[in-house]
Amino acid sequence: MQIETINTTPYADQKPGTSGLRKKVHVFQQPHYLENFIQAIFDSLDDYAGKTLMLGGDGRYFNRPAIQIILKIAAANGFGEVLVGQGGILSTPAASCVIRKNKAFGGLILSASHNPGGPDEDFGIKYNIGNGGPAPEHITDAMYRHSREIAQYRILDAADIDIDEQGSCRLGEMAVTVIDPVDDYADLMSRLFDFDLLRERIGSGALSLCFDAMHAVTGPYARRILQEQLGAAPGSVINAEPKEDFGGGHPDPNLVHAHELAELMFSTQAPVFGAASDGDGDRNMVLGRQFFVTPSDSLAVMAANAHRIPGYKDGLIGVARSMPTSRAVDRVADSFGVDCYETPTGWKFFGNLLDAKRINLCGEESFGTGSDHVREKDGLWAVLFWLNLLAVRRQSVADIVREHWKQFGRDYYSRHDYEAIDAGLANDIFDQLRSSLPRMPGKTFGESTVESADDFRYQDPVDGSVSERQGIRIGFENGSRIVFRLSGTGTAGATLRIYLERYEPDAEKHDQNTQEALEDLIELAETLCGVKKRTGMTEPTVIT
Ligand code: VG1
Ligand code: CO
Repeated sequence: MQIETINTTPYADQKPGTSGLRKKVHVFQQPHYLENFIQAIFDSLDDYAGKTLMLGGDGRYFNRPAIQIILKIAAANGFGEVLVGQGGILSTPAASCVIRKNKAFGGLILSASHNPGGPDEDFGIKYNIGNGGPAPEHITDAMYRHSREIAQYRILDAADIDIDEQGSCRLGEMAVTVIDPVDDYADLMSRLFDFDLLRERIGSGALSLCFDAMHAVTGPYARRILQEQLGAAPGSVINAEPKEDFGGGHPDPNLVHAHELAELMFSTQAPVFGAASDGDGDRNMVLGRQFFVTPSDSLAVMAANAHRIPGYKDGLIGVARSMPTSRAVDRVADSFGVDCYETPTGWKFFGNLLDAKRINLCGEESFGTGSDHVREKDGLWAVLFWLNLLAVRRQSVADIVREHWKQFGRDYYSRHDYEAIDAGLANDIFDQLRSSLPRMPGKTFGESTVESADDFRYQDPVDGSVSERQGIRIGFENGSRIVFRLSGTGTAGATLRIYLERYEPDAEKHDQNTQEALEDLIELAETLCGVKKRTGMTEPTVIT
């Protein structure tokens, strides 16, 4: 086996977005494309010789060939060992758990998350650092810089290795250890939640459930934990077999894409609890009988009840939410007298706050919640958190959320996405929004007067780093808010996200339909950005 140095030329488009580099599969299949990016990642890191790298993905199309190539590049670059999930499988939260537990130097997660998979769909690569979390911006910036200058990569000339059998083998000087993808993660979950109580409530049928794995990576995890360990009825986990194309579906856990689950939960046959997670297992959607919990509310309810869950019995240290996430959790933090941080979109911004123990719970409006147990958002963890809460409080999901609203008020909240719009047009919309910001405060639109308007800028309170232009936020005197952002995970054109939020303290008014409750704001958002007028689209592509 010989290390080869291959001459190559840079690709100009290897800039990581909100969560790693995501492109169509055929882009990754271009000659040297994957190899360049992996070498650029390694070139951005220091002192990894002889150390351990974690490698796994969500099992989508191109996962397996990519793993073989990455192993050979890792061997040629001097890593001491690579831990690979069996079959190339590791959910994003399990990958974070494996990195932390094994004190690995870092890890590569192969996933495009909630984006569809298959030969004509998306693939992605993300690098996580030794704390188990996504690489911070100074590292992703360095990767991009190296990818623009790359002239050579190193790769071991060797045969593919078997990643379907657990155990160790050697690839040149490097060890490759194939591990069970579920063990470490399942063990961690059993230490955070009351598995005895859950076994009793789930096993007796009092806590019936349906979990939709959407033919993505969480299937094996959910089967092991929910069915085998906690006694949920066989078949409680649906679409449990991971598939390279997610069964042709869009592995995004919302009411639109998880329609099988949604239909069940809004039918008369509904179990007590329903949930789904995404392609790589870090997102979650939580449902009760005939009841949908918005991710922003889910975070707030979890924060308000954390002390009831064994892993969090000492209570909240602090919380954080991404900027566009509703401010429901802020009120909970306030009532407990702990800090609430507002970060840019993307999990990488929570890592420092978690490491510095400033927070122990955090979340995003995009169906993501997590805690200090790993450094990624975690779908199945959120599901177990809710199940544990239902078991402790012996109330329905709907009753728990309604009581929460009664105490804290309700934030009517929705996100409207306009997908695959022309990138130039999207930039025009933002230029115009930005230039109108200074004149906004004090302006009145219908019943709403603008209180504040800015382009969100974040200064990390731990390391002082600054991230500019993280989304335009317009706050109104009556507590409403509109946020405009461009997606950093799409692979076709631009996606405009409009986040709408209205606070309603009066419990008598907590039963409105969300889109109706937000009607004025929806109209106002269009007045401000003109996306419908400019694109000719009459409706958003997806409403969540
Ligand atoms: C989206 C979400 C963001 C999330 C990111 C990665 O990013 O809005 O909250 O962190 O996806 O999630 P964007 O830039 O498209 O808005 V995942 O589950 O796709 O890794
Ligand atoms: Co994901």
